[in-house]
Amino acid sequence: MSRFRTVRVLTALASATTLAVALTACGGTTKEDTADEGGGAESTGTANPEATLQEGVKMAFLPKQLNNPYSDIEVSGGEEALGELKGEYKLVGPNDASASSQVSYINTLIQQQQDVIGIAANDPNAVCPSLNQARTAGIKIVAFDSDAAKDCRDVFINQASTQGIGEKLVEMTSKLAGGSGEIAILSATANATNQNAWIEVMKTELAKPENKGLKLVKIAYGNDEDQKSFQEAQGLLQSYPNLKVIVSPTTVGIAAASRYVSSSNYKGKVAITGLGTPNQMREYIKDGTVKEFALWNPADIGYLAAYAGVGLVSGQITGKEGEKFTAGKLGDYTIGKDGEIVLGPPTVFDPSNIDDFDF
Ligand code: RAM
Repeated sequence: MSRFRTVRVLTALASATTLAVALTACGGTTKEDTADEGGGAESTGTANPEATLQEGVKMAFLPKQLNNPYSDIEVSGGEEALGELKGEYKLVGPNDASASSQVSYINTLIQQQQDVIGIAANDPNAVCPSLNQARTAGIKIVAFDSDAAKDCRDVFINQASTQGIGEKLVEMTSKLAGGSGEIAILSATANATNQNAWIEVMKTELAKPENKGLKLVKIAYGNDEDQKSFQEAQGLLQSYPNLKVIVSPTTVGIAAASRYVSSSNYKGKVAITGLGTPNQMREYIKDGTVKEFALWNPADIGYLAAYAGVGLVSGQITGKEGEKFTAGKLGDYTIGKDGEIVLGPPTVFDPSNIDDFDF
């Protein structure tokens, strides 16, 4: 597998502040529930940077859903890291990304006395009571990809800064639209913390004077299901004949929208961009349906989550801002505000580099 550039701590530090702001502003169905909780990630004890990383740590990964190629790549990085750290890797998860679908899995993981749960939350709040029960039972919680409310996890592994992702999405969209015209967003589920945080940044970017020619006509939800995303893309193009760009910040959505457009009369007339995996998007870059899209290496998210999880169990970190740790081949990281650890900047894929990546 081709490797992305190694991520360095300066990037993480530079992005941490804006991240927290964007995440606080995120949509989600039950946003009000978290608004008053305040306080940031609860962490106990004092970090010991010199602590030896424990062997035998049991870490279970609970992605948004199991049948998503993106999640498969993410957790493969977690498995690799736990192999290096001589821990025990486990993978469980629902088949759909609905808000409450992860709760029963968390309860089972508590019974099984896992040491760490790594979770990509389908809803920031629906998982909270169970996650807090897990924490009471001494289990460390590492959110990755899509955050849980900050009061019910120890750290959050963010793939890139929320601000950076939102800005990149609007930048690509504006370029493809030639600076003006109708655009639509094809998202995942309406509750997803990460999607909503990115969409909030996009809306702020779109409100800026330099983007005043762009008009966001609709946010559609494909629920990270291929068929539903395909139909939503079709529906957008029927409802908005002047649509210039569909921007889809989900690997499932962008692939489904590209498949629809590539075999329709809209090919060459409507641009698709967003966040996708190179292997799923290669054919649409090659056939000209898609000019550019962005992502990071999903495997690195799982890898970093596993190092953070074992670091928490070992007392090397507690989740407080400023604590430092080394995540194997990825190098050094510093924990940012509210327990956030940023992997690195997104990479843009286009015809010039698509063949350099294999994931
Ligand atoms: C989808 C999921 C995931 C997101 C990626 C970009 O696979 O929605 O949470 O981070 O896309």
